[in-house]
Amino acid sequence: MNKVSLGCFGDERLAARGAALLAAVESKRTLCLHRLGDDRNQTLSFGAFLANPAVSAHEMMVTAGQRTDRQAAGRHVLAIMDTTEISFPTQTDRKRGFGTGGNGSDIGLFLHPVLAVDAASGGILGLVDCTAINRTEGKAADRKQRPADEKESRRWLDGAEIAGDRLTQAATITVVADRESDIYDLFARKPDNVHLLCRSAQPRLLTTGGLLPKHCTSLPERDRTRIEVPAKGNRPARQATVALRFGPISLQRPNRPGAKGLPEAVALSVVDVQEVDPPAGAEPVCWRLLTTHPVATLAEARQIVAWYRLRWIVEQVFRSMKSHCLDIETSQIETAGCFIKMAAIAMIAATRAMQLVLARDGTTEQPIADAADPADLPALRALNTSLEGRTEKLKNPYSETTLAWFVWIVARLGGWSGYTSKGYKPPGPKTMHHGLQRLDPILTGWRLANHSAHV
Ligand SMILES: [Mn+2]
Repeated sequence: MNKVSLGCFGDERLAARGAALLAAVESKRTLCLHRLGDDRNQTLSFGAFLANPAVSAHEMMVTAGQRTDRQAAGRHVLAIMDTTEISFPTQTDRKRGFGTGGNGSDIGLFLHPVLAVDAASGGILGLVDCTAINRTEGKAADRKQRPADEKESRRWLDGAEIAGDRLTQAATITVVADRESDIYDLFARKPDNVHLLCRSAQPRLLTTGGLLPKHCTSLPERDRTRIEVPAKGNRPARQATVALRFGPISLQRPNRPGAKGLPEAVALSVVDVQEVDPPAGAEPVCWRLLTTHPVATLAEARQIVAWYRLRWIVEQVFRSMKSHCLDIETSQIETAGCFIKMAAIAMIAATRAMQLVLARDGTTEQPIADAADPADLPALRALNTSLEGRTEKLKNPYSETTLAWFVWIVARLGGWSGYTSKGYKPPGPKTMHHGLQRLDPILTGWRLANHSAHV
């Protein structure tokens, strides 16, 4: 795998230190500085790197966005965005510069990434952006709460704009976001080169009169299917029968002072997924999806639902960044400024690990160049041979042009048994990190050996 750049930061030494820090996070799977450094000197240099004012999370994201843009060339990209909370309930004394989290008392902050996913295959292309929202004025009186909320809702508009700006080579961009993004301003002021696909949260007024939820119930049912509702909390998993309805709608501008300058109406399509006869006591399945894509046929409506379902990938990235893998909430970094930069690095690392996890069974049909350097093919081929077992079952089943072939090698290096039959666990993000940790010195050694052979 290539040493991935975090950014230039106006200085070659800083650029090299950044790449080394990202490689250390990916291979050592921790955000604790003293465990990231090979020795005390390196630990100190990583700390100095994070504290350096020339090093910014913004530049890291511009750099990651440029890399993702190259992968996105010519494709339809889902720019999936979501917000997650990072909180430190037990470390309040030592932290400086942090605001409060969602419960208003524990300290913490919010991360809002934009992730590029290939709409056709469901594979991760890379990170487009990640911003941190640090509510340092969180203790403001109630009357001050509102402008803050409005300011925070800017993150959805900003995310759509950044996706439109950074993904210059994508054929189509569709921003995908959950109920929190149901903001009239977002629909009214979206960039021209960006489509939207958002889950509705508000019973919005339509220009034809009446409210959106009632309008949806009045639409003809066009399809009926059974879906799996996953377990949540103490609610068990169940099967649900859902009805699909869709059609064009026109939202009316909300009647609040801040909305005055916006267009009076926004034309969209709605795709409504509603549970039929939900069991008593169960929360019925209700997905009301608003999109700027035209939806005239059943196939198009199903496509919208399928794209929205890929939103779960961003939740997977959050999971691998938190307890699952990188354990971001136990990071010992004390100042908010340094932590935000480390969180940007963690988001890049978690995205890259999840890219490999999703590609592991070949269903994303991604080329190897999506995550590995084709120049490393000879080394990878040799490595693959040494990792394959004698039986058919332990042969790498994928073509060497695919990302799945590369992932098979990484997972085997990471300690995965290679068995895919029932009862054997498929490789997850931890195994991928471990595999990358072992792969890195192997590739470095191979490059060195080859270089000296040519001298
Ligand atoms: Mn969310």
